[in-house]
Amino acid sequence: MGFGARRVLRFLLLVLLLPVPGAAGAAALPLVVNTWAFRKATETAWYTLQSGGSELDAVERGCAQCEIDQCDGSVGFGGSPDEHGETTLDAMIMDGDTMEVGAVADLRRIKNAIGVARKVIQHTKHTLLVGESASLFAESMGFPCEDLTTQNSLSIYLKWLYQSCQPNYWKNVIPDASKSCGPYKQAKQLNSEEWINSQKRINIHNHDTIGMIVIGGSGHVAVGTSTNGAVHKIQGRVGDSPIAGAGAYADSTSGGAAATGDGDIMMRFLPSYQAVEYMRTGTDPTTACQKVISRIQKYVPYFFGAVICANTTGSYGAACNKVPGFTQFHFMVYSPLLNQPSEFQDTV
Ligand code: SD4
Repeated sequence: MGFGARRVLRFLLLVLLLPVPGAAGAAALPLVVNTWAFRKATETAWYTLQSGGSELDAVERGCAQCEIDQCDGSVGFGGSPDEHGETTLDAMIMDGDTMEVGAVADLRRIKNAIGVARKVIQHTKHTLLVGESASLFAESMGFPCEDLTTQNSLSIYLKWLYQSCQPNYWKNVIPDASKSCGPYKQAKQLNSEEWINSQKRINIHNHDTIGMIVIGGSGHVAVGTSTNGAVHKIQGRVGDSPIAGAGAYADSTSGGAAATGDGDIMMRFLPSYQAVEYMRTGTDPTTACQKVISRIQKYVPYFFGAVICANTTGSYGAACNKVPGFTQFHFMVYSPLLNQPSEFQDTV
């Protein structure tokens, strides 16, 4: 082959390998896919695999990278203060070979939530530990106990207090939660203005959880999530992220999925489980993601949320509910077909 022909061939190869915005993924293993443009998390997971780590190691380290980086303020310490100003964390990790899950919810004073979730798999016969008891478990496993509050989370909290605790997640209470702070008591009946206000959900874009799918060269699927949940949440609130089938799901006989967005809505539909089941019946990952989003949308037209999906051949895709202010969902991919962590957008 002449030099010119080789150049053309190289150019064609390069074009084929370049990530095309909006394109659903070509198939190759191993594969790392994660929600949002959290590049360092993708890179960490990929290099964990490349250096001989397992799929679960890759998910754990990838998500932990986001906890360290406080990705978008929505993962790790110092974000989403609750109604008392405290940051609490939810995380889970799932092994699609054994179907084991380790999860923590409402975890306090421990930064590495996904690390604690992994310890739940490794050192207990349980699946989900919550609240103060989860923190005690974490300490017994050697995790340092630290204050998760930062200047930033404190100022978000103080600003919210100053705005009469608006917005918040209460409804059907007195005093009227759309105007004042608590403490609240249950109201017997809603007047019409309160009813209208109770229908308005906090729809600000404050959810950017990391959800990650890792599929090894042999098709071993692992998934994980880590988040500090919803800003101004009521104490004790747990979202979708630590719930198997809601925040993420893995099954090495089908694929993996992970969700991001308004967990209070999304967890009612188990979207990650549903997407994996769609893929089991041969639905391609992009369509599987789209189908679960449409299903939620029928009941809650303006919910904020997105799902990533990948099957065991290494195909991947994503979908989001397009609402004003959120019309394109970005996610990261690394596979042998890409020479670096690459950002994609969901296709319509
Ligand atoms: C939750 N789903 O706690 C999580 C938050 C999140 O992107 O962003 N997800 O509701």
